[in-house]
Amino acid sequence: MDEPDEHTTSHPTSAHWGTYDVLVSGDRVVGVRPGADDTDPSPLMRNAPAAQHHRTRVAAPAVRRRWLENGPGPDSLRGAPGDEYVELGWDAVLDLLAADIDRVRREHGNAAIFGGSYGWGSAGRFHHPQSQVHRFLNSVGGYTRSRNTYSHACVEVLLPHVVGLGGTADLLERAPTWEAVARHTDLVVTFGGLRLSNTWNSSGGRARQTAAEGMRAAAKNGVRTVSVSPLRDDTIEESGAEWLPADPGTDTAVLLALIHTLFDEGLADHGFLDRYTVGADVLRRYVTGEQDGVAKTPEWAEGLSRLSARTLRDLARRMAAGRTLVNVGWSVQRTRFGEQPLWAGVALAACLGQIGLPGGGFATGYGSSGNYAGGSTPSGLPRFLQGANPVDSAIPVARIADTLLHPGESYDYDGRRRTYPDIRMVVWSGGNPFHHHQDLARLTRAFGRPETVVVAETHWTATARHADIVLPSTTTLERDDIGASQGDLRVRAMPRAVSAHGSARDEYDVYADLAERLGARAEFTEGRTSAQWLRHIYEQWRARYSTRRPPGFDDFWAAGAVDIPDRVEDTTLFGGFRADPGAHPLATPSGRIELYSRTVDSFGYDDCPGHPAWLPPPERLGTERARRWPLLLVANQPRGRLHSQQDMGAYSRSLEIADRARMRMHPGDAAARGIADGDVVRVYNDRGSLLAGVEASADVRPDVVQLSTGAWYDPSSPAATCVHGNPNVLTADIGSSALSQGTTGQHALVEVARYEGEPPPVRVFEPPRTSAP
Ligand SMILES: Nc1nc2c(c(=O)[nH]1)N[C@H]1C(S)=C(S)[C@@H](COP(=O)(O)OP(=O)(O)OC[C@H]3O[C@@H](n4cnc5c(=O)[nH]c(N)nc54)[C@H](O)[C@@H]3O)O[C@H]1N2
Ligand SMILES: Nc1nc2c(c(=O)[nH]1)N[C@H]1C(S)=C(S)[C@@H](COP(=O)(O)OP(=O)(O)OC[C@H]3O[C@@H](n4cnc5c(=O)[nH]c(N)nc54)[C@H](O)[C@@H]3O)O[C@H]1N2
Ligand SMILES: [Mo]
Repeated sequence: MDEPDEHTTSHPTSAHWGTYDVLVSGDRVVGVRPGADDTDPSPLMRNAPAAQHHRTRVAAPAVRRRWLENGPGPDSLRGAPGDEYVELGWDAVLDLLAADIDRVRREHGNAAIFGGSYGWGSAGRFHHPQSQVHRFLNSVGGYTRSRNTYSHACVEVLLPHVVGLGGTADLLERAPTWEAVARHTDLVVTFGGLRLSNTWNSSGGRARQTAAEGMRAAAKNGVRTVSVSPLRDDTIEESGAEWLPADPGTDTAVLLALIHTLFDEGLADHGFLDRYTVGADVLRRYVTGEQDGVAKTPEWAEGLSRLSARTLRDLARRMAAGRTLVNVGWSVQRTRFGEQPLWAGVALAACLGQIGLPGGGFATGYGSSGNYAGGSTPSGLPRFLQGANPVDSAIPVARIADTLLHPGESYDYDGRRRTYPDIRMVVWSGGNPFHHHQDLARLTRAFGRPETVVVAETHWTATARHADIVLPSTTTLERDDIGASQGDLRVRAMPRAVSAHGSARDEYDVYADLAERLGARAEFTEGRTSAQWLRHIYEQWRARYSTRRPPGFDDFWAAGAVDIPDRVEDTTLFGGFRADPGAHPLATPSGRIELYSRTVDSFGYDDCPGHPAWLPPPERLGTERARRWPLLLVANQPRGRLHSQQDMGAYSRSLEIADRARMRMHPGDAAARGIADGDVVRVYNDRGSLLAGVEASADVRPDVVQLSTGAWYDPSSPAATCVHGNPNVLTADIGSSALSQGTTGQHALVEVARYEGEPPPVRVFEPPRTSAP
C-alpha cells in the first residue's frame, strides 16, 4: 500500500462492516482509518484499499464469447475455467441485453426472468443493488423473485406460526438492547454463540460498533453466559462464558432435556403456560415420553449431545432460579430440521415463564449481527422504492438450483404445494450465489440451464464468471449515497471518494438506459437523476417527523450525518402481551404462543411436525454417514471479511494459510491424520473436495473442523473442486424442511487428509481472459 502523503485526502464512507474514512491520494484509495465516533472499529475495513483497485475489478462491459457467437441458449460450459469474454462498449452491450430481455418476456413471459438477486451487495440506501435491479425489472414487466433469506429462513417461516408475524418481526428488530440485558438478566444461555466477529457487520452499516461494548457491559454487571457451541471462541474472553461443546446439530435434544427437567422437578411455570400458550400439554406428553415412549431426559440427551446429564440438569435449575434469556443463534437453524431448535427454544423460554419480562425470555440473533439488540428505528430510513412487481412468481431463496434444474416440478413450502417456474434468464446484482449456495457442483449444472445469465458486479466473482453478460458496477466509494441500517444511530452522507474504475457505471444509470430501450425510462427514473433521488429519499424520510425533524438535505450533506430522532431502546419483547394477552393477542390462530400448532400439524410434513421434536439431522456425528465422513465441518461466517466480499483484501488474506482458507481442527484430530499446523489439506466428501490450510487449535472441539464461508470459489485445477477452500463444494443442497425450505449449509460431514506434493496455485485472483471483439 502506498504511504499517505501531503496530497492525501480523507473521505467518510459506510460499509456493512462499519463507518470509516478512506484516505485517497492521486485518485487511489491508499489507506483507511476508523470513523471519528467509532471507538471500537472492526478490522474488516482494512480490506478496502486492495479491493478497490484489484485486478479482478470488472473494467468494461463484457460478453461471453460462446454466448456472443452461439446466441442465447443452455450451455453446460458456463463457468468453465478458461472461458473467454469479449469487451464491448456500453451501447452495444445494452442493445444486446435489451433485445434479449424483450425476447424472453415476449416468448415466455416475465416470470421466465429470475431476478431474485439475493445477496448483501453494498451499503447505501439509494444505490443498493437489489433495490435498483428489482425496480428496473418491475418497470419492464416484472420477474420471478425469491423469498426469505439464507440467514434465517426458519425464523421467517416457522415463528409466525408460533408467535405471529408481528412477534417474529419484534424478535428480529426490537430485541432488548445489551444494556437492558446488563440491567435485568442473570443468565444468558446461547445456542450458537455470541460471536464477536459476526457483530462487526450490520446490513447497511452502522454509525458505531456497539455490540462488543454491550457484551462487555453485561459481563461487567455480572451477567453469566453459557455458550452451547462447537467453538470455544464463540464468546468474548471477558464474558467468562461456560463452554458446553455439544455435538453440532443436537441443540433440540438439549433443549428438550432442559424442558424435561423443568417438568420433572416442578420448575415449569404452569401459570404462564396456561395463560399465554396453547399446546403445553402436547409438549409435555412428548417430552415425558407419554406420546412416543421416549422420555427426553438429560440421560437421553447426553447420548446425542455428549453433554453430561448432570450438566443439563444443573443448567435447567440455574435457568429457573433467575432471570434467564434463551438465545438461539441463526446458525443452528441453517441446518436440516432447523425449525426445531427455534421452536424448542421458544418452548423452553415459555416453560421458564419469563417471556415478556425485561431481560428474560426468548431471542434469536444476539451475536449474529451488529445491529441486533442495538435499538430500533420505528420511523424507518431513507428508502428507494422498488415499485410493484406485476408478476406473482416466487421461489424460496435457497431452492435456486432446484428451480433451474426442475422447471414445472412441484414442491412444498409453508403449507402450499407450488410449482417451479420455467426460468430462461437469470439476472443477478449484488449477490454471489457461487459463494452462498450449497453443493456448488450442482449449482454449476443448474447455471447451465438458462438461456442467458446476466450479472452486475464490481468484481469478477465466481458468479460473474458464470455470466453471459457482465455489467461493471461502481463501488460505494465511486458514488454519492446515504448510509444507515435498521436501529442505527445516525443517517450518514457517503460522498464519492474516487472516480469510477475503468468504464464501470452506477447501476442506476445503466438500468435507466436499459429501461429506455424497453420503453420504461420514465417509469424507472420518475424523471430524476441520482443526485435528485438522494435529495428526494432523504426529504421523504425527514418529512415523517413532525417533531424533532432532522435538518434539510443540504445541511445534512454539509454536516456529514444527522442523528435519527426517534430511536427506541430497551424494549421488553412481548411486554404488552404479557401485561394483557386479551388486549394484545399475538397474531397466531389462538392469539397465544403456540407450542403446538394445528396449522403446522395440518400440513402433514414428516420433517416438521406440529410441535417441537427431535428429528436427527443427517449431517451429524454418530450417524451412519459419519462412519465414512467422520468429521463435522462447521461452515460459519468468516471473521476476515463479510461473506466473499473483498476476499483479496489485506486483512482477509492475512488470515489465510498457505494461500488458502484457514481451517481449524483439534490438535488430536490433526495428529491422528499426520497433519501438522500449517499443512495444506484436502477436505472431501461425496459432493466435492477442497484444499485448505490447517490451524491446529483446541478452541475447536474434537471431531469438528471449522472452515468459514467466503473463500472465492476456484475450480481452476482438477486437484480439487475448489483449490482455495470454499466450503460450499461440500455442503448439501437440501431444504431445512418442507415448511421453510431454508439453507442447510452450516454443517457437512467430511474427511480430511494431508495434501501430498506441491499444491496447485490459487488462480481466482486473476481476472478471466478478455479480448476485444
Ligand atoms: N455453507 C454456508 N453457506 C452460507 C452460509 C453458511 O452459514 N454456510 N451463510 C449464508 C448467509 S447467512 C448469507 S447472508 C449468504 C451471503 O451471500 P452473499 O450475500 O451473496 O455474499 P456476498 O459475498 O456478500 O455477495 C455480495 C456480492 O455483491 C457484490 N457487490 C458489492 N457491491 C456491489 C455493488 O455496488 N453493485 C453490485 N452489483 N454488486 C456489488 C460483491 O462483490 C459480492 O460479490 O451466504 C450464505 N451461505
Ligand atoms: N465477520 C462477519 N460477520 C458476519 C458475516 C460475515 O460474513 N462475516 N455474515 C453476517 C450474516 S449475513 C449473518 S446471517 C450472520 C450469521 O450469524 P450466525 O448465524 O450467528 O453466525 P455463524 O458464524 O454462522 O454461526 C455462529 C456460531 O454458531 C456455532 N454453531 C454452528 N453449528 C452449531 C450447532 O449445531 N449448535 C450450536 N449450538 N452452535 C453451532 C458455530 O460455532 C459458529 O461460530 O452473521 C453476520 N455477520
Ligand atoms: Mo446472512
